[in-house]
Amino acid sequence: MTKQYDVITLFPEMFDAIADSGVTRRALDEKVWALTCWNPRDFATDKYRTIDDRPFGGGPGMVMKAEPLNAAIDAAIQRQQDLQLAHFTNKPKVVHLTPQARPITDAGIRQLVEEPGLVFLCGRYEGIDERLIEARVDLEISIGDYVLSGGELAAMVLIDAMVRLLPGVLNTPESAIEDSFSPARDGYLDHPHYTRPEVWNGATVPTELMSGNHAGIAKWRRKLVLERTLKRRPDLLDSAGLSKEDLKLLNEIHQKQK
Ligand code: 9D3
Repeated sequence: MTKQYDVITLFPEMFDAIADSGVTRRALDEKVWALTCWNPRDFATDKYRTIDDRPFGGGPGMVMKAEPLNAAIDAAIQRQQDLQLAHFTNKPKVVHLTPQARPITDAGIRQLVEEPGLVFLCGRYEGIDERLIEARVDLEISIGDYVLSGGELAAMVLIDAMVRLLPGVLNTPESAIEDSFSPARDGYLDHPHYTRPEVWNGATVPTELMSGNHAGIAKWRRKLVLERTLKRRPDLLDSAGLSKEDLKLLNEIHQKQK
């Protein structure tokens, strides 16, 4: 079934980035997923279509008003339920993108993509009236501990990460299975990749990859997966269950360092 992603945003044009390019665009064309943006400004009822106001208690900046966001969320949920009428009529979860949440992980993306549809709420300015968040938000997600200008890029990051996991989206399904962080690689990093020419800028390709010996190539790659993870992200190695073969390879890596 087509995944339905609705986004509440003051900047719907930003989503052209995932709608108009790359695998996300192709998957949209193939109706693997659908995107609908809702601008809270279109739900503001006053003459000036006001979507923000000054914070109670004073302080810098502006706060997004509850009511236009509330009406936009209602419209998005109503439309998702209309679309799903023939199937099951569960309410989609409302996801608030905020730096004040636990950063999403690969496991989190894989949980999120199981939902038939989601409504993403993107904040701008200082944030959103807390009462709207309490009343309407099911889930809060950050994409990492750094500061963006708004929730839009974060919503696109989540959508991109989810869509590429959907059946038929990637040319080679193996590349999603074997990606860095994927459970199939025990959460390790990927090995390095090489293509033609055989010598570039004076640099050759590791001889193991030119041997045609598939078992040898697999062993070399596994060793580089472990070496890379050990060097770059030792935190990922700790949490993975190491097999006897992996321990042997790690031993070889250890010998080499001396
Ligand atoms: C200037 C307001 N800041 C006071 C500490 C808080 C703040 C609110 C909203 C800072 C940035 C933002 C905009 N960011 C997001 O909406 C956001 C985000 C992020 O900034 N980093 C990582 N993940 C996310 S998800 C949404």
